[in-house]
Amino acid sequence: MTAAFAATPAFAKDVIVQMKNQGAASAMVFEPSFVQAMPGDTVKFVPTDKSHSAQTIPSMLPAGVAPVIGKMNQEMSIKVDKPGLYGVACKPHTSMGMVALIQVGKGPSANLATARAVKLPPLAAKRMNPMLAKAR
Ligand SMILES: [Cu+2]
Repeated sequence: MTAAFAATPAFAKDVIVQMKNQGAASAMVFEPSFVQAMPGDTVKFVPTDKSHSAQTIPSMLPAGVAPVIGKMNQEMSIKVDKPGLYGVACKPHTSMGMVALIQVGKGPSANLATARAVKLPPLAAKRMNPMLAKAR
């Protein structure tokens, strides 16, 4: 880890992701589902609609980052200090494809290959794969 990544940038920002029953493209979605953030930013998953939760996906986190598990119908907030890819899923709707991906930093992400190798339920993989393809 370099000093550049350890320092919180002065321009750290909050990124809001909504948890929705109906999104622009499909049902049961995080919007936006692909988030690009910088180290020091905070990504907030807000319960725009009910019956959703947000939690990190095991093995889709940069090394050393602790899992975050949000509660049902409550905001889940994750401060992304470490560069890399962070996978997020809605616990009740993972099998319906309700997943999100946060890329922290400009890449290349150290855990890109690991994240691409994670096995998700079919509908979750269907939405996650295009995001992983865009991620660097
Ligand atoms: Cu959900």
